[in-house]
Amino acid sequence: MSSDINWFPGHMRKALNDTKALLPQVDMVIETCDARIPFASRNPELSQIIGKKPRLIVLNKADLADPAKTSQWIEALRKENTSAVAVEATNRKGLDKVVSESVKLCKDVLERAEAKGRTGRPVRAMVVGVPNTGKSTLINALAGRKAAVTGNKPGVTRDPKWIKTSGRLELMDMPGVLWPKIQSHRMGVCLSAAGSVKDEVNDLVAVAYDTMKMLNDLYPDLMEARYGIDLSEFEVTADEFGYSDKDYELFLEMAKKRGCIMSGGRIDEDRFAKLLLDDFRTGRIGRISLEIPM
Ligand SMILES: Nc1nc2c(ncn2[C@@H]2O[C@H](COP(=O)(O)OP(=O)(O)OP(=O)(O)O)[C@@H](O)[C@H]2O)c(=O)[nH]1
Ligand SMILES: [Mg+2]
Repeated sequence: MSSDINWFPGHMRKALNDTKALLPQVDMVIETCDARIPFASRNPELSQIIGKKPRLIVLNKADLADPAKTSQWIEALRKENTSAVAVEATNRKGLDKVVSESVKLCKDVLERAEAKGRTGRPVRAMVVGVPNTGKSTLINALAGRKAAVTGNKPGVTRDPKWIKTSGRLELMDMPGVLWPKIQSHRMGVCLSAAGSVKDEVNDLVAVAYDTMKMLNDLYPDLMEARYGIDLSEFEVTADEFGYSDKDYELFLEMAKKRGCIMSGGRIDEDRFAKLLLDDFRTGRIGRISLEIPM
């Protein structure tokens, strides 16, 4: 992977322009981020466009994140006066809080509508966020039906779409938007590992190698358990990227332990890279958060 991923196709520019144009139609914005990477998965350009509109941060995929870290994030965001809730959209957990927080954030608008005789007016919310954070899945969970297309890869939703729920919300599904310029190598690795950057634009061995380094640093016990290795036998370098013989040796050893061997005994690095990333993405290594609040 290059040290600065710059995957920002035209449809993302269009999505940012659509967000700007459609913002006056909504009462509030629901911004989904990936609970494993709440910093890297919040796009500052989107934030700028949203401006002062009431906003609820949804830390989605909380089932895959470290629960203690997720609580720390919610606390940190609340200290900044930002409403935030932890959600597991696929498990339908945290949905009630999304509704109640949204209604709370739009109290003034709802009261004004009521004063004009419009009781029970729904809250109109635009759901934005970086690709693959579960915007469409969240909308379907809230709507109680499969109204939006979802998929296990970034860039599934291409056009804005209004979806009504039987409850208090009307939701606009938006295409995911990445940072136009990802700010650091670590953030690029986090977004790639979490599946917000298309695998096709990345060198997956490089992404998996850097992901392994972060995981060995942050969750050594889980890594030892999953891959049958003893990290004390390797001089693993702490959270810093770049090639080191020892880390590469460890990467190959882990691949070997998981049976990623080609005929002739060569290690199949490509297969292991996909396996490790898949393990991380599906939570098979454990509940992991790659970022903590500053
Ligand atoms: N484990 C877990 N997976 C989830 C959760 N929410 C969504 N997913 C999965 O994440 C993937 C992406 O979900 P989508 O709803 O398509 O994501 P999106 O943000 O709409 O993606 P784009 O439209 O591409 O920007 C799918 O495979 C979902 O099943 C969750 O809470 N937990
Ligand atoms: Mg979508």
